[in-house]
Amino acid sequence: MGTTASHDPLFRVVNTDSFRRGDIADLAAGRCVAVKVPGFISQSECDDLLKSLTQAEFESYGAERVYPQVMRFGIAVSDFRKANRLSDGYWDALDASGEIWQQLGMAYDPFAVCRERLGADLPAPVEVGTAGGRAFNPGVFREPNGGFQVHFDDARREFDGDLVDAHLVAQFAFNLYLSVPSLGGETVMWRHLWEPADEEYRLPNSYGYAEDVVREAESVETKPVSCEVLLLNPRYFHAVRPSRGARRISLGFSVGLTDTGQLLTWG
Ligand SMILES: O=C(O)CCC(=O)C(=O)O
Ligand SMILES: [Fe+2]
Repeated sequence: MGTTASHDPLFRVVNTDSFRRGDIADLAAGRCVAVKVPGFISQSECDDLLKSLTQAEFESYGAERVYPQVMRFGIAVSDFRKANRLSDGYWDALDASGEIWQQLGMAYDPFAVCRERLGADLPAPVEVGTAGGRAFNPGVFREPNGGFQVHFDDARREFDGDLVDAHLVAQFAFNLYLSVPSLGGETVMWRHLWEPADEEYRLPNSYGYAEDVVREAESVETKPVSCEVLLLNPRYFHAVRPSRGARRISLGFSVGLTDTGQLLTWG
């Protein structure tokens, strides 16, 4: 008896030259696990962004919760979660910081450009989400040169009630790669959704899980390319492999699909 090849044809990364309404629907409906758009921004737009960023001082995420260390510029909800609620510290930090792109001396708002291109074929514009009427941070820049542990992102489980002022029916993670390493840095996604027994694999005081958590699940792997966007379903376990050779810098934000078909973002 031979082994049966087990491959789920719907567990795949779709390549497209721009985000179409159907791509977003397919991602939400589970007809793919990620949508990849090469050349989402031009090389000169990418160079401009990187030029501003090289003058920026990246901060580190909480060193215990996020290990290996990930450098980050900008405020993210994951750092302000207390007992499954978003702490006031998030809003205080946001008020104190101002617009991230202005802090970096950028001539334009790259998050606004990303929202506009992401939503170009959608019936409603992509907007920054709000909580109690206050707008979230539009996104962050991240540099996980040492990788991200196996983890998932799911506001339904990380926060009680609705994080944003809307009913979300799906969640995506938007990643625009700006600088990519020559070695490693792959994003890996496993066809495994969190289940209660997975908590046995959680690394102490960490956002991450031991890799055995994904057991025999099939996986897809994609290597980041600069100027490219990877929009993925972060409810599947995923990881970023450590990299070498150059900095792995991306612009990122979370995206929620509402019950009215609109996309809302938060950082
Ligand atoms: O940098 C990446 O490729 C993925 C990062 C990640 O964990 C996410 O977008 O949720
Ligand atoms: Fe993630």
